[in-house]
Amino acid sequence: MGIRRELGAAVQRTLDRHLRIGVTGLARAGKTAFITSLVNQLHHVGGHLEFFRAARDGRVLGARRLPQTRLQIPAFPYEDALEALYADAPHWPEPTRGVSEMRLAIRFHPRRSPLRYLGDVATLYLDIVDYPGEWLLDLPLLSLSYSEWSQRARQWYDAERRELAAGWLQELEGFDWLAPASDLQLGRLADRYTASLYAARERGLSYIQPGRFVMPGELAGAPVLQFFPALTLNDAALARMADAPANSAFRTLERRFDYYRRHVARAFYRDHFARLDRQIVLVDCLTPLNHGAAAVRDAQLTLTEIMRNFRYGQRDLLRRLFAPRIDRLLFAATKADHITADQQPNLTALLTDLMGEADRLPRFESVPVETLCIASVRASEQVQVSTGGSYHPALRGVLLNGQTATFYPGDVPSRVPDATLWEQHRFDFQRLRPPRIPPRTPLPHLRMDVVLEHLLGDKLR
Ligand SMILES: Nc1nc2c(ncn2[C@@H]2O[C@H](COP(=O)(O)OP(=O)(O)O)[C@@H](O)[C@H]2O)c(=O)[nH]1
Ligand SMILES: [Mg+2]
Repeated sequence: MGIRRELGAAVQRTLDRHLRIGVTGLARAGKTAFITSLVNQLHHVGGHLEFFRAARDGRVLGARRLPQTRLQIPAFPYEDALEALYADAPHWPEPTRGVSEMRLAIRFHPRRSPLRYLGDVATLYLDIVDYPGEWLLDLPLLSLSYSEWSQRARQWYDAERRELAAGWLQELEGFDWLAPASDLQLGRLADRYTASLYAARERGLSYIQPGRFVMPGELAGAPVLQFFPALTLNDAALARMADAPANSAFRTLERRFDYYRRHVARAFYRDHFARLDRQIVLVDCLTPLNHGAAAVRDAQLTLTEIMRNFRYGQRDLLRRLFAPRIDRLLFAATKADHITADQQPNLTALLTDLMGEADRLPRFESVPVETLCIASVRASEQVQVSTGGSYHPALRGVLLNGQTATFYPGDVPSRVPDATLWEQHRFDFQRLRPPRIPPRTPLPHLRMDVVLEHLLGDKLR
């Protein structure tokens, strides 16, 4: 009997699995809504998840929350989010900043169990990590010196960005890089620089470096976040800074930059990124369209930069530093319930075009990449309206002002629009309030079952 029980425990251990999934995306991309829906679907697991095979086959027995293992990381506020969404006056959960995580135990029947008589039940321990996509934009910093970073910044500071940064640039005029640094002056300049990054984000721009400056988490106000690129120095002037005295402003900024690189950017990669098994990147493609050409161009740049985080070969910097182990990558265009169903294929195509790698995706260093469009929480209904005898697709939902409306949100371009389209057309995709959801029913969604299959399916066989 004792032997049999020990054997049983050993088999149980081999049946059990672990998976750590990263959920990322820029601020407002939909991370909180996504994680809430994902966990909620797992709690209501059943036949309604048509493409999630283990659930459809009735092999998933249930999911329950476990205490997380990394105690220093804030817990994902799942209950708060549910409360907001299931309220009598439903509202979107409060935005969260920084990293949080959540641990689930999913019990399931494996399809082929080595010892059926043991009860045939295995557990998938699932860790879900929510972290800001902004932090992934710091990847380039890992391999750059302060001078190189400053040189690069000149490339992305176009006319629009310079205008947004006017206050900071003005203050930089006549700044003496060689004079001894005054903490007060550096602090003021850094504040102006940070303000210009927030202004850029307000304008719908997403390529923001260092990413932590607009998503500081627990580092808000710390001196490590008080530097900025030496944008007003040209190459010759930067070269002369090699002889700058140790107490000069330039050297002080350089030291802060190096500290940030080592202790903030690198620590993030080591402590969070390198530990993930799978990753989903959420992208709101509709908001940049609303903002116009510059925002879309910026989204393109940002996505390209974010994707570099996953393209690690044997000799790559990332591989050398941390050996990341991500084996599956999913890019999802969120809020697909803001458009009519006939436009959803365009939204997915637009995401792929923004990633700029359509033809290169399958060759991504052995990491399979999938793109799709989803609604974590579907806030609209697809309806038909008749005009002059013919029917057109439309949406019905509650606008943010509380009005229920039936409307046509407009077409989604399947590619990044060119200059002519921007001249003739303005996009105006409306945000919606979450729907009223009866208690004890799962959150309505679009394609969360496809996501579940892609992220978990093979671990539940
Ligand atoms: N209609 C709709 N809106 C969504 C959905 N997901 C997110 N949103 C909207 O996007 C906002 C930001 O979402 P949130 O999950 O807080 O983004 P986060 O900053 O990435 O965590 C929400 O307040 C909603 O207005 C969705 O599936 N459908
Ligand atoms: Mg959030």
